[in-house]
Amino acid sequence: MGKKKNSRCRVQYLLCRVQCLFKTQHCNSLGMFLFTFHFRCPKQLLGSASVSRIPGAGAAQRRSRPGSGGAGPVPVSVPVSPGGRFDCGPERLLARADCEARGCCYIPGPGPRSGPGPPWCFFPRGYRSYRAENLTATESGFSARLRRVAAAFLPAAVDTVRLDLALETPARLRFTLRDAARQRYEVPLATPRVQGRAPRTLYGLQVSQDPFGLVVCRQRGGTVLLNTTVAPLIFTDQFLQISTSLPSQFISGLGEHLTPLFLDTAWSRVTLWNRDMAPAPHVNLYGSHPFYLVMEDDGSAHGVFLLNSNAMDVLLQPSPALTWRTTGGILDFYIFLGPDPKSVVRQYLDVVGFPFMPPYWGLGFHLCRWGYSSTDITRQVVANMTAARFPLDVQWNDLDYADAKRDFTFNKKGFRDYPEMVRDFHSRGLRYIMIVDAGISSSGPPGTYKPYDEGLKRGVFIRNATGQPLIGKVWPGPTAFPDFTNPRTHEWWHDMVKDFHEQVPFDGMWLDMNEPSNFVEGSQDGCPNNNLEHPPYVPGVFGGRLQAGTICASSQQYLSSHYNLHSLYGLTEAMASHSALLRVRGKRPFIISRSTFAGHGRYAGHWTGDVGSDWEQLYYSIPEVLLFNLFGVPLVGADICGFAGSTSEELCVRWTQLGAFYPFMRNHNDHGTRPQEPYSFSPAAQAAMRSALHLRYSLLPFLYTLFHRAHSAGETVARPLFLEFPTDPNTWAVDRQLLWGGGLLVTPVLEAGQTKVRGYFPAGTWYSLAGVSSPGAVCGSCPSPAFDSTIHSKGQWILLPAPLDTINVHARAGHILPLQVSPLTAQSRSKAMALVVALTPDGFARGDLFWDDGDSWETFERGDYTEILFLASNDAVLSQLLRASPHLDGILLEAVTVLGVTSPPRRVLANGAIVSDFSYRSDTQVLRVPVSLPMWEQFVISWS
Ligand code: MIG
Repeated sequence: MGKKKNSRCRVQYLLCRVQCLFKTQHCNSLGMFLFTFHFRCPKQLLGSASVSRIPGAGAAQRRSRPGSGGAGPVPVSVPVSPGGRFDCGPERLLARADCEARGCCYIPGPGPRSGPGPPWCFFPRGYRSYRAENLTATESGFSARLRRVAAAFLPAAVDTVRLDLALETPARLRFTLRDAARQRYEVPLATPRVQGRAPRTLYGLQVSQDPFGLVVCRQRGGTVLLNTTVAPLIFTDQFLQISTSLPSQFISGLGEHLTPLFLDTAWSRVTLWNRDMAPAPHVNLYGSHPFYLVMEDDGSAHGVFLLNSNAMDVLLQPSPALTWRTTGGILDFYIFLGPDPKSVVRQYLDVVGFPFMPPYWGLGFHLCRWGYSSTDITRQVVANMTAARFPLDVQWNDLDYADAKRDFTFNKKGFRDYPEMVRDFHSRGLRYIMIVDAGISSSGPPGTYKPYDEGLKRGVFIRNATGQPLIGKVWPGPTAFPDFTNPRTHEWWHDMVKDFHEQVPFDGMWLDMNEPSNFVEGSQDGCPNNNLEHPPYVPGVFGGRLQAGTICASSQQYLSSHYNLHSLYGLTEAMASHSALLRVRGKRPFIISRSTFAGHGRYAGHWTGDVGSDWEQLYYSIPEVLLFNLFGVPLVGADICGFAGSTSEELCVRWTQLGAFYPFMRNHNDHGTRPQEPYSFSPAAQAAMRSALHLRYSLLPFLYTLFHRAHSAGETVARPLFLEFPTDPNTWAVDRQLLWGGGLLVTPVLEAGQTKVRGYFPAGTWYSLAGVSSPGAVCGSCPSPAFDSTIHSKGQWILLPAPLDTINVHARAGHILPLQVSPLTAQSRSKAMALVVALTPDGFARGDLFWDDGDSWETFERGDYTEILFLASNDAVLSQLLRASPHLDGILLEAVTVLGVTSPPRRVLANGAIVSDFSYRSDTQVLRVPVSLPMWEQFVISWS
């Protein structure tokens, strides 16, 4: 490559100096041999190349540039802007000589030599790494062999890579890159099997033959969504890299991190490797979700999922472009074409699974803290909540209950009457959850701790290099780690859960420390010195080493090495716990887990870990909750009032107001910090918290219905604005507000000392819910609004009054929200209901209600539920029973509040009978109709 390369770099150097502003590329600037498959990208993107047929490939065609014949290098001097440089020295900093020896360009500056900024040593465009051969049509798409044509600069380069591409659905494409000669580790996630190829696709494809690259375009409009020709493919045993251009800088996803909703493309690195780590910016946290969503300029969206569980870095750079660098497995990509962002999420969930349906009680308020050191104290907490008239559905205990902090035990001092306490809670309609840690205490004498003895006997623990259980250290001291990839472990886990449940009838499980977390690095005996412990490329993991805060990478699990399976620990534990709970309780499992991976939402929810009690973390909780909804884990929330450090009264009030709109609402606190149960604050603060809680509880039927939509149709529950308003780019980066479904917008105060808050209101009419709260039908203790509560927005930022006792919540015109009247706990789901009807200016609204017994397994799947559609025009509201079951029997509709009734009605009828005590206010245009109608029958309410 020698000479040619150097002159190429020089040209680039000059070009770059002259036109550093050069930013984007199009298909037609690829300048390489292109194959077009199946459906072509629009003509204008391809340039004026001639087309010839590929045998057996149907519509597949081969393109070559005029004048170029056969295979071989096609050096094209496309200038590389600094923002478009792809690092040629991923594993170390290269000096000029080493850089050029790799056939790369070396241009010092601009910016630092290492760290965020353009790399000094970078690949020239057209750098040859693999050449595609034998492109062959297959039943589902096509396949090819990629032959390595570059000298490898990382160990164990793979010579022949097999490409398989499948046109799975019109909007979904999958391609895999595997070692053609050797079976490698693949993520054991069941993904949909598809036969044949989708007949008509939203995407077009091109394959660049040499160097190999893949281009995915949108048929309509021709936007290039994926273009891997921007940098070479690298495929070695422990380092796999592939880059792509991005059609815009609006990229979201790639959790779990403490980030805004949209990521920073100005040279940032996102590391995925599950880690016990108090949330801080720029570090890998508890979960891995290698999925991103990009908003394109016209409001279309697409998504990309890399099904790979190894430690990885994802690099973002300004051109804009993205590079995946993973340390093992295969490259297994799914591309989702949307074209709207909601469809992208659903298409992703089609692959990883729709979320589980939580029990109704799980949507109530949960209270926990580390430091409820006895049953007396825990009982007192519940009593205090009742005395202070706070709703509470689920009481929790942290490690305090356990005997020597060991799973499936309880201490016989403070928790002697533990089983009775739980039964007492049940008799008051409460549910109960306790913490379960991943590590199993291994140090007691044989015969003293069944989970370990039995686990040892059944061979369920992760093994070290000598085949013995690997011993680390967690709360109980020395611990072994169950290997949840082993089916035998699931049986053992079930038996332990069952044993304990027979003593203490708990209702759900809280899975902590399951990254897995380890207080010693690797194991008590350290880790062996091998390739898995010290790979040639170590992603930017916190602590600098893979073993930091966890167990040895080379420890052995049933399915593979921990090196490959590490980030699946929480997911596999959640799967085991889900099925154990289902078998033991026979009801819908309720599980909250700290560690997560793609597909987690099918089995469990998530809380965001050890967030600090500060305002910044309060803000970050919104993008975290929104992102987990995009990841298909809608049951998510942060510890209300913050976990680490002492909260303040004001922060705790604001956090409770926002927390009332977390899909999973739990107040949890560290030990040793100031108490933060709602009753531990001033009467005024309590009143504010109470009204936030009542607002949530009154909205539970709506929330529950949203969870049903998530479970049955792959929708989100807490939803970023851009999902509803993708063509309004002002909404894209909004992450200080959130929606519930499509119909309710929440605008919390996230700063200290504020009594006003700015929020973005997309074009349309928005009705303040405070406006419907009095005189008590919906929300008895909600304050009534002291301001004009209806917003007619052209798509604007609006400053709203937000005194400490208020959270701004707006119903979106066009939606009907089903509510519960003055509920105190989720138990009061048998109480009466109400409807809030938010009419559009031209008089329309719709909504729905899903209702079942709230607790049984697979009610939807078995058809054992009621589903009601509500429709409104400018003179009537009616219900339509889409499906009936006895579960709604006896529940009355007590009030209908119609927002946006422009002229005073003279007569109101309910099922034909005159309603005499309706009320109407012309200043607020609110019509209130008190009724008493069976919810389980269809009704019509009309006015004229
Ligand atoms: O090392 O169980 O994130 O919620 O209170 C700390 C004690 C262990 C971490 C969890 C936190 C929990 C705490 N746990």
